[in-house]
Amino acid sequence: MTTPYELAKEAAAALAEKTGVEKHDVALVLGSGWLPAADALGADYTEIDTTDLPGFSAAAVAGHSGKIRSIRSASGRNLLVFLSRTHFYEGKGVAAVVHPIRTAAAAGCSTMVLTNGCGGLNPSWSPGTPVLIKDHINLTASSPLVGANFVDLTDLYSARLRDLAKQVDSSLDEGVYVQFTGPHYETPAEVKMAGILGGDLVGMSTTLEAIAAREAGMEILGISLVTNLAAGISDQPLNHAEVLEAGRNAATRMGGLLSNLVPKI
Ligand code: 8IG
Repeated sequence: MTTPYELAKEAAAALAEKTGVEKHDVALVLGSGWLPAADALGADYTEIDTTDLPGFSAAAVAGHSGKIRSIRSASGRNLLVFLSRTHFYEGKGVAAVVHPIRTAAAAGCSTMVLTNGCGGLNPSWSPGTPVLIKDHINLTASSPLVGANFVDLTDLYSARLRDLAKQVDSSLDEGVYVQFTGPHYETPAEVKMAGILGGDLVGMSTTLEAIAAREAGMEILGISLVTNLAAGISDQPLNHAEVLEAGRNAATRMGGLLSNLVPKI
């Protein structure tokens, strides 16, 4: 039977063949609201469909493209940019969720930049505010690791990379990201619980990917784009259109943040 690690190796080999790039350096996963920022990373690129590589399935969410972009950055790095992700709530299993991460590791990437759109608990974070993830709480009751594999998650989100991000934008706040399974948004009571547990951000991705990236030995940066105040923090109902709009409105800032950050990594 093919292990997830072998499948990722096969995907990395297919990636190298289809892009003509033997080794990638920095991987980025662009979450909800981040897609409009992709172009700022560089115009010199090859784009492939995720489904061209072994182990990937098609994108399932509006505003998520099922594409992978291999960008030659101005600073001479080979960037591997996932323009969508597989979410836990799709029910394809945790191995499918972290397959891009393992593929990036097998492709040579030593840095993983995980971005997402999320709800914010801090009322001062208006929609469109980026927040650095300093730690997480994984409420999926799941792990990408199977067996007696006791990976240390102390300093999961690199302090060095967070400092670099703050050099680019000194106004960046930090927060603890809480992953719920979704796809429904939280109840106000669940958001309150997340806050009592020490959370600042609520979302449906990232933590399982970060664990897989750490297992693979990558240095990890997590950036959340607060696209909405979490349920009950404001009296407004939540909807996906608002998420996409916040992304469009924040695109220039997010593009600038990522493109100024990459050369420093
Ligand atoms: I964008 O408020 C986005 N994703 N769980 N809660 C959760 N996920 C989200 C939210 C939110 N906003």
